[in-house]
Amino acid sequence: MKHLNDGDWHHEKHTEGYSVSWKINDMIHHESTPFQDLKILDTVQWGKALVLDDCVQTTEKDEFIYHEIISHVLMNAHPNPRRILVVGGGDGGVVREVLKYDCVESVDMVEIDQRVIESCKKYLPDIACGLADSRVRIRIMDGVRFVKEAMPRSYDVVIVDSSDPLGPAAVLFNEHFYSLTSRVMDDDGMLVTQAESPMIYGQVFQDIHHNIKQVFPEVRVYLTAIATYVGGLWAFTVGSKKYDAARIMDEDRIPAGLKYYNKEIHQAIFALPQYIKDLLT
Ligand code: AG3
Repeated sequence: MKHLNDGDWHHEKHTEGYSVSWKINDMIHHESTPFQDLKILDTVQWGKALVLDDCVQTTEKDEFIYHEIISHVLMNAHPNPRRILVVGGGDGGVVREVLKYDCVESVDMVEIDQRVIESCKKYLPDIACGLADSRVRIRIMDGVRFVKEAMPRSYDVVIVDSSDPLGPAAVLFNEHFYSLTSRVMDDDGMLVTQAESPMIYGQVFQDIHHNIKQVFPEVRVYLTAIATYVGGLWAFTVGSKKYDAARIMDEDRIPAGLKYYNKEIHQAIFALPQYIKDLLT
């Protein structure tokens, strides 16, 4: 453990002209995994944070927003989400959320970096807590190889919880990956991916939409303010074979005790500001 002096800051650079700074109490853990630089920082404002290649992935204080919104929208838009695939998501936050549904029979999580899983189990146990559930199977491998080899039509809902499209996650944003994933989804399957900030990473956001549209008949975008990502709106893009993600199938299915997601939020987040609509036409 490296003890940092008061006044130490973690700087997260987003563009040549914009960065976000985090005052930190302590660097709890730091290692270089075979895939990326991994830190667990104890931050003054947001509690403990998982940081990959210097980019904050999740924090104790606001992780519920991202993990609920990437998980519960499709869990309520699909009529019967029994078989779930999580690509990435090694911290376990998405797994924890989808396990809140009794209809879920199996959750496969494919994560390339075992060290992310192990570090989160050790330092962020409230996020990683679902990983020990008997319905969960963890595969440590590249997500592209996994979907190439998986059985056709074996998933109802796929959630791509990746880091930014630099480094090991880059392959999870292209058309090739979406078409391989479509093959492992059932005929009414739905996929959602985190789709970056339309304002700061506009080109990436547009590319994701374009690539998903090449593969899926129904494409939808929804937005949520994630406090610790860039400071503005964060996008999520859905590719669906049949159902409209904006429609809740059965309100009674929504688990009790959530902190962010509810039926009004489900309806509201599909409303897009004009500058974002314009990026998509
Ligand atoms: N996955 C999305 C992280 C994106 C962060 N990017 C950024 N701040 N530029 C988070 C993993 C949480 N399970």
